Amino acid sequence: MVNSGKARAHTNIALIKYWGKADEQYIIPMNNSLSVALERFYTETKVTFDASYEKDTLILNGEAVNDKESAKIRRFMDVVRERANTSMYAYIESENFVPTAAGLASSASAYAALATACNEALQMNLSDKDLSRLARRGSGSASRSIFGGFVEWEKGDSDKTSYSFPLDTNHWEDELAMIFVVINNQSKKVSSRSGMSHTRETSRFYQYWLDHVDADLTEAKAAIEVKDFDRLGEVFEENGLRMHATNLGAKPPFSYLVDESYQVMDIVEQCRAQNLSCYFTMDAGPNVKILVKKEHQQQVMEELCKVFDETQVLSSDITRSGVEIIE
Ligand code: 2P0
Repeated sequence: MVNSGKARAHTNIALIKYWGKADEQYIIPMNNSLSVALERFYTETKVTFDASYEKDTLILNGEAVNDKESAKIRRFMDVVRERANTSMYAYIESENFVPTAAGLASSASAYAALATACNEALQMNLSDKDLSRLARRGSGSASRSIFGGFVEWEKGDSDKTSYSFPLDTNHWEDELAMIFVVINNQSKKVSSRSGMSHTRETSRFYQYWLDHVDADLTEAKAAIEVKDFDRLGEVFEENGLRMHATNLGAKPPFSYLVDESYQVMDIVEQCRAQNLSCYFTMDAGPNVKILVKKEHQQQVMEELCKVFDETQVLSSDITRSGVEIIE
């Protein structure tokens, strides 16, 4: 019996953000979140289980990852083993298809691909919903990368009830794209995991975040239902900025944003003043992501390239594909 499987999963960008955990061990979030899946950025992972292996081995983009760096993955593999009722270790080969140095590498596509490859290799026969629950144990945002298009992660209140599902959008994704402005800065990186935990524990603005995020989600879903781009853009821009504001209320405060991030936000506003449909969002780093109507994608990219080098301005379609078994 061959105990191997290979899968591809796309990264996703949250429009309504996940920021803070109710349960750190099971990765249960404090609030629901909503994302779009990116066509151009994805991870492909092959996993092989064998009774003769003495530990899990991870090869990332052709290079062995040392034991210290792979600790998070090995913890996730323990969850898989428990779930599949096996004691076999695995050989994991993973490739990230994200432009080098773009700073867009994502644990979302990584754990979604790994969970799906393990499901195949061990013939676990998990449904997409259960795959989403499993991927969540590796990284919260990975629960959303099981699906394509617009995806909601229902926070739930337990391992069983916290999972993602795709929204029915009548193929609106096909009319939209995302532009990335890659900002290289030297500031010390705060991981999203430690950033959200520090903010949830210490920020005087965190309760304000919780008090408003459900209404943002409701508004975003209503906008998606009627394909109202401006209504969606307004609410997700506010939601993203509010997430970043919570970090400024932490003790000590911190920020992921730098001067160039604000410069991009200004350009997006100027584009809107010229009737170009585009709105921004930022995650746990300085890069700015811009959701745009495809008909305006070229013009917005040209405006950005007047200020930023064209190597810093990337774009991707929104994909409706979820995880796939490959080979
Ligand atoms: C999101 N982010 O909703 C939010 C917005 C970053 C900012 O999910 O600790 O890597 O592994 O569950 O999923 C990034 O956090 O964190 C993230 P863990 P994850 O996309």
